[in-house]
Amino acid sequence: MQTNVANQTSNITVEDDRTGLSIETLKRAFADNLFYIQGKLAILANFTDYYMALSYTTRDRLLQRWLQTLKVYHEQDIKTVYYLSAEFLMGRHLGNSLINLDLYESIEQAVKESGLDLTEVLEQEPDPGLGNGGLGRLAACFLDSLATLEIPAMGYGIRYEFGIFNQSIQHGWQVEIPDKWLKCGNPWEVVRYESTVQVKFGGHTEVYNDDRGRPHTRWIPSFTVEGIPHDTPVPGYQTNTVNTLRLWKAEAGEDFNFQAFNSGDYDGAVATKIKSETISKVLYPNDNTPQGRQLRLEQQFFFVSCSLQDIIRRHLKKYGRLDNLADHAAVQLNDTHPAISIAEMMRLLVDDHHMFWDEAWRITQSTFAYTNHTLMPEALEKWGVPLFESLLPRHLEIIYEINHRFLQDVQTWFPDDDELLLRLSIIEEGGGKKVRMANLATVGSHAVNGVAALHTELLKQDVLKDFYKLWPEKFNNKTNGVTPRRWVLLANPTFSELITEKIGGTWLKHLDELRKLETFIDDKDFRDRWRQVKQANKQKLADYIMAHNCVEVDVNSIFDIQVKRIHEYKRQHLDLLHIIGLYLRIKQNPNIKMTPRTFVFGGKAAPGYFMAKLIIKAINAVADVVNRDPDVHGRIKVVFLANFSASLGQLIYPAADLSEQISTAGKEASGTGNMKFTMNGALTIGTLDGANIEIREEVGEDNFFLFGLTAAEVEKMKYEGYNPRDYYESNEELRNVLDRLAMGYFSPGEKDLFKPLVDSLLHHDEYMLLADYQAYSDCQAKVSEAYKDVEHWTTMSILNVARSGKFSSDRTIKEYCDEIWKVKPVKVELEPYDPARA
Ligand code: NBX
Repeated sequence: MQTNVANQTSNITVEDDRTGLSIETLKRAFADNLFYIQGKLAILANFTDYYMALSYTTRDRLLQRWLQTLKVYHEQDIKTVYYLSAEFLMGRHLGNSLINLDLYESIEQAVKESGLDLTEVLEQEPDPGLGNGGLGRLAACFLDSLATLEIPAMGYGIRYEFGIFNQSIQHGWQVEIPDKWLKCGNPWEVVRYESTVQVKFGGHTEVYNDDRGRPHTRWIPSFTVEGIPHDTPVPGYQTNTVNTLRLWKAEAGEDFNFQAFNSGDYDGAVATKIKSETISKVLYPNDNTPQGRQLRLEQQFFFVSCSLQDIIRRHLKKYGRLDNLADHAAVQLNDTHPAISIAEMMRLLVDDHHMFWDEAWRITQSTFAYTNHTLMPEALEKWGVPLFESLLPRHLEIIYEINHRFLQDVQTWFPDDDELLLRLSIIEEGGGKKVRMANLATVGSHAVNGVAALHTELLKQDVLKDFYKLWPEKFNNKTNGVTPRRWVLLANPTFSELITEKIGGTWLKHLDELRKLETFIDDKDFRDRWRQVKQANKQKLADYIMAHNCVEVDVNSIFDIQVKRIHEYKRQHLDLLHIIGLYLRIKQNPNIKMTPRTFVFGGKAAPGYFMAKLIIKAINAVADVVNRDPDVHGRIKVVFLANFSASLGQLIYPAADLSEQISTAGKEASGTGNMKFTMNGALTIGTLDGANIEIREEVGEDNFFLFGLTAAEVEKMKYEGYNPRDYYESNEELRNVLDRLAMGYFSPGEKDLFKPLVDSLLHHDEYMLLADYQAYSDCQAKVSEAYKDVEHWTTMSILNVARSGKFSSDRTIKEYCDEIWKVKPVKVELEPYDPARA
């Protein structure tokens, strides 16, 4: 007799307590989880135990929605978005889940009645840092918006055992410490062993004939790795939809273990295990610069192959055919890290599923779309052909075939243009052949987008201009956004309460409604409270600074903040030159009047990026001198906050008066921190770069502090021969600032410490700091002046928030859905849980 487990019924019932929402039930569930799951008596429990018990309590309440979402997606004819990304910077889960489930207040009460403080419990959660910066955080905001908009979607990535390193500052220098985020267990993931997939590497290919004499290619790998899916629920805000983030962990294939073990080769067995597990061991800590290491390519192929096999397996199970794949799947490539997808999809369709090339290519092109996140030429990924050949021999053959067919087409469209062919080719010739991943992604996708209007224009005119000539219709802009749930409601609860009191709570799903705040612009009580909220947030940050940096800061000073990865193009050192300039003015004239300021910096440097690490050291060195100097007292303070992260961001953005967005025009693709500051009532000092341009357009030029060269001016100056020394010679303050730095004024005992920084500015100044110094300094003087007029500053702050609606990631995601993915929302209705029917 055939047994069908799915058709068996059981009389297991789920206790109401497991999902009930009353305070009493929540308290009981919390206590039960502490006892039964965490295995602790309350009197012996520590805060980690409380955090774990509370997370399970919350997860239980997510599960009903999650499983129902999976059921609806399984039963209905839908199109799903798959977001492929090597990085997901999700931020802490517990607070966000409570917000999105509308459980925050009840849990807060239940925890309070249990004798604990919720915020303290929330602080226990390790911040899952599975990303470097903007690109990974954008992926997380997108998942939040997709679930909130009820779009069937899944994130696919890598479950790194070690995320971005923890940064500590020792003697002013960055020191990297491994991030053991999994050491106490991860209550948010469910391991789905049954969906394990095999990933091949190395070896060779061979041609064979099938039963009907048709030739095919097969890939005989030299080793195989298993991908184990670890699923995390992604709840939408005030909806039943809970989507899935599926992260792959690499493990040794069982065959290999056994083969080695059985032959008594224990060292060999262990070596295989280690080699396999190394693939998902650690996140590469480079932002905006690729690292051409074999392991990095292994990581990329590993998660791509796992994800595409998973998509195809599920599609086949549901539809039994693959010709309609593109009708049900839209796959987005988050930069070129997953671009090997194009070749892997072709391999799966042609080799494994015996599809004809042309049909496979049609499906591939209509399934994939590619987002570019950076114009920095050094960030464009290229892999040496020999490495490719040894690791992915079949993919190299497929890429050559794609390239051959593509270049043939180009030749018919533009005959006799060999230079064009060389530029468009997926293979870079000369100086060692390389595979250009951006070219592969562009050729294999039906849509290519930049992440802010200027960035998309520059893509079309510069980095991808030849492709734009071929396929203008492929190119489109999708200006970035951020989720107001994490970045306003969770990060800034008192501010959110004030807004909701005035305009109702629907702004959290329709951020344009913030415009209604403009009707309260003259309401004195509202304005007073607006300032009180900012002041309280500044006090919280001041307390944190005291606790972590032992520096006392004045909450009445301008909180002038730059937090983001440390990179020369982002110009943290321009901010620093200005600070030194102010300091020298005070030293020259100790009675000078100055609007008090607190300069706050935060951000990590890639461990191998010497100049970025030197910038961190320089900020700390200047801080040491300035903060101790009695002449300066009450005027400026400088603080570098160690280990900037999503969770630290939630403390920082709400406390800012001034947001520093001062990249060299044309270099910052979009920026998203700029949006978080704006939504929390900070004003921006910024260049015409990335999304700054659109922020200024929205909030109005009178409410934005603009300075500096435009992207076109930067290009023109470089073209005409830029000489930074001219600025040094002609600007006395700038000269003094650079001289002091170069002379060792801020590095006693190490005279030449900052010489490399100064030399690079005087001799090359790739990012035009000297050209922009005076404009920046003048603009900062305007900021200081403006801050003195409290009422006017308040008006500007309110207008910035009221007009920030465009920068919700909900708006961005709607555009992707309508214009690229062609997907529609799917309603998830909850049914009372009945295990007998499940
Ligand atoms: O992507 C960032 C850009 O720098 C930001 O301007 C933008 O707002 C954000 C989201 O679109 N890029 C980024 O975080 N990383 C990379 O671009 C990157 C490139 C290559 C690499 C690692 C990271 N190997």
